[in-house]
Amino acid sequence: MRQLVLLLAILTVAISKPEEKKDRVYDRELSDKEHYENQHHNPQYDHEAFLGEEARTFDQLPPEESMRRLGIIVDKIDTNNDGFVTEEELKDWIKFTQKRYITDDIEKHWKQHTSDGKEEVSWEDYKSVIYGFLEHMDPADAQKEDAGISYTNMMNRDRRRWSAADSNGDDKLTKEEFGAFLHPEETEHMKDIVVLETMEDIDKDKDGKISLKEYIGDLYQSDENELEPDWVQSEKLHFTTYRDKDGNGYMDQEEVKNWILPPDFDHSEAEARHLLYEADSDADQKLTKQEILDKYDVFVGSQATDFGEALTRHDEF
Ligand SMILES: [Ca+2]
Ligand SMILES: [Ca+2]
Ligand SMILES: [Ca+2]
Ligand SMILES: [Ca+2]
Repeated sequence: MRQLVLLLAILTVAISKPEEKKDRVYDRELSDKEHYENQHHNPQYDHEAFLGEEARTFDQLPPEESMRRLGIIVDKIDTNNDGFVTEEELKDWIKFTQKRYITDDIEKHWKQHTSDGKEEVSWEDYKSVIYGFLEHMDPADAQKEDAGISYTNMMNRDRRRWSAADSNGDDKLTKEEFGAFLHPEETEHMKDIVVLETMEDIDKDKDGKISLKEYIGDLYQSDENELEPDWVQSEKLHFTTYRDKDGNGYMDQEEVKNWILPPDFDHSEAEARHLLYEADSDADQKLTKQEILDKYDVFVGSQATDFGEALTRHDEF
């Protein structure tokens, strides 16, 4: 039953509401905040880049507690323990912070599938946990498509992705292989299958390429009674100007890859350089713990402007 609920949840996500624009791009920014807004620097962007999910916790802390925790973080960032944080160490930390939710997610699912102490998971085991309910289902129902997706489709797609993630071809996945299965967008050799799955979703007439109509149809379920939202017009322009690079009217695999997995702009590197510049008081291109603590508001948020209130609230922690 739990699997069915899970599958229904996945199906619901796959079917977008008419007014909502679907986002297929995997290249995440470090924060959903703009780094510069009307040329004003937004400190929250740096806090989220530096702390990830934890930025919200720090927002609630009084300054001295923020600083104490920041000091502990600085020791972690300084991986070679030479007392200096370099741009490289900062970049690695930001990357680690940003990937933490993915590693946590893999950890959680891996535990579920290896509760009996297994070191590897076979496809048969995975299938019986996730798709076992299909055995008691009328095959016609299992194949019935809702918005182009059926349970059978989903299982076949998982089967194919499983094989792609299974680097040594023994049909069992190690934890590392399972990570590639669960988050294929993070692994180089899995990127082609992410592109393939996305194309299959969007390519309704199954001619192996994405037309403008299919592209818009994926982002937006048009309703005859509704006026087309403005962003649909700009997406159409985007398709012809940027997505369809060779201008033949369709997106092929390479063009879809460029769209959903754009070639690296290293956000982490840019952010590390920015933070270093902000805090490097003696301009020696590396940061001491003191330099970082002196500029703690650059790295972490806190209730600095509301010191008194923060202190009273401290009792709640
Ligand atoms: Ca394997
Ligand atoms: Ca097509
Ligand atoms: Ca094209
Ligand atoms: Ca320095």
